[in-house]
Amino acid sequence: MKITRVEAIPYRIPYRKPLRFASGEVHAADHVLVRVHTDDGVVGVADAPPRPFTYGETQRGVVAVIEDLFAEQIVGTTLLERETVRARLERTVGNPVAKSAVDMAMWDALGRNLDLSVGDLLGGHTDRMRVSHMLGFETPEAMVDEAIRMRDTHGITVFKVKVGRRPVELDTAVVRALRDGLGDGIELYVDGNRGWTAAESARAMDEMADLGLTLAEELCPADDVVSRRWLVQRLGVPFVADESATTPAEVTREILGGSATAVSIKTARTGFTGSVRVHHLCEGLGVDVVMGNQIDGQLGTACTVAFGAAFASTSRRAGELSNFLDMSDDLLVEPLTIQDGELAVPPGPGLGVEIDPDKLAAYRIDR
Ligand code: MUC
Ligand code: MG
Repeated sequence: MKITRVEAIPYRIPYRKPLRFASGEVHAADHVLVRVHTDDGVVGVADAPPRPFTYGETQRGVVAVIEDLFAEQIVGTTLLERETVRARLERTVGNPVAKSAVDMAMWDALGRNLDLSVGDLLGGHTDRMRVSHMLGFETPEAMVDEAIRMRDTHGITVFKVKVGRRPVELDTAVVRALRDGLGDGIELYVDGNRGWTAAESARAMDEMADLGLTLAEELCPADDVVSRRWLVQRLGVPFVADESATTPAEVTREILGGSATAVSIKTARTGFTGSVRVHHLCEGLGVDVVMGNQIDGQLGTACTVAFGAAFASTSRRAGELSNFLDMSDDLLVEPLTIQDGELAVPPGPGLGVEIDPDKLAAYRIDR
């Protein structure tokens, strides 16, 4: 179980259509595949999706921090020393996505070594999750068409709508068109990625009061401390902290400070070891959680569903598990499939997925 080598492989897979939201846009999956090798021949994998607009990481930066700093701190430890590895990586500030991929690749390797699934090692609550699809900025017609396609093809009935444009009517018109076009059988919630002020958010939420929204996420910046608390207090739905609550300490500050009433857990930024902490903290604080999407490919999505399905509270709400459908291709031998609005945890040891060597060779950009 001793780690002998850590690889960080940059690759690029274009999206069929870009995903646009208030803090940025993504045209290609410029990710890093992390592989952890052990002395008994086991290889664990995980994905690092750099998100400069959220954490400041870049693809080259992720490769560099893993190769230049993390690899030598990890090699020589065993797969059972995940807390030791975490403590060593935490000596470097920031770099959440790079750290998380290392952590999850270790969990994958541990599962393969023990012939147990990561989901069972983490909690074993269930083997699937309902899926929520994230709709990026487009015209109302295009967003309604996409939602109908997702419902008719994959049975998805939960949608997170990106908002945060100005004027707010650009977005409220979309949410209204979705409710009108798809009826009361769908669940709708909104994510502003800090695009609006608190006052704009309040006006938009008032305007959408009859649309039955279930959650509102990061509508305005957490740094607008007083006005955000004012907004959160006057809303009738939970306010989800996403990019403002990326560590247990940030979760504590946001929730106890009254700046959020629910938390998005993203394995891409807290790995499994850190996500367990966030999940337990939220349970202790008594706040709702959502399994969020870091615009993940299939490997990242396999990590999210493995973690989300492992616990009761993380599997209660639909998880954001479908945006890989917008990619032109992916790395897995056996693609993930969403059926009847659900994604099953891939069966098998570790994460239950295999990387296709031909696809990796075709998309890696380091040779
Ligand atoms: C989300 O939930 O915000 C877009 C930016 C980011 O950090 O994650 C995605 C989705
Ligand atoms: Mg979000």
